[in-house]
Amino acid sequence: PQSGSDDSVVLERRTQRVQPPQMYQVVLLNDDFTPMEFVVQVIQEFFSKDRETATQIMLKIHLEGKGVCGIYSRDVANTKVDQVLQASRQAGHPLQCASEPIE
Ligand code: TYC
Repeated sequence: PQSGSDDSVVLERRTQRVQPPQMYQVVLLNDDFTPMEFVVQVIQEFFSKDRETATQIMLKIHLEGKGVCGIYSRDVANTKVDQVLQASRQAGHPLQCASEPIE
């Protein structure tokens, strides 16, 4: 509270709110070479989806070019991208993965 010169009281509102962290969606991109089965397995393993959900996401990517596999804080999202890219390279596939800030 502050006293104004006219003795009125000004209530100062201190809403110091902690901002929620910026979130990132991790997307997979379509390509012509990575086998569908490999993509399904990647989505299951690294994004904790059941086989049916993973298949739906894979088909969406295949048809639309890109699809969201999960939403995470920055560090977790970047780790997912690294894990997917490493597994893809190791298997000899060109699968691309990226994290994008949302909202
Ligand atoms: N388009 C690939 C094929 O026909 C399948 C695929 C789906 C590849 C999703 C990448 O992120 C991807 N074999």
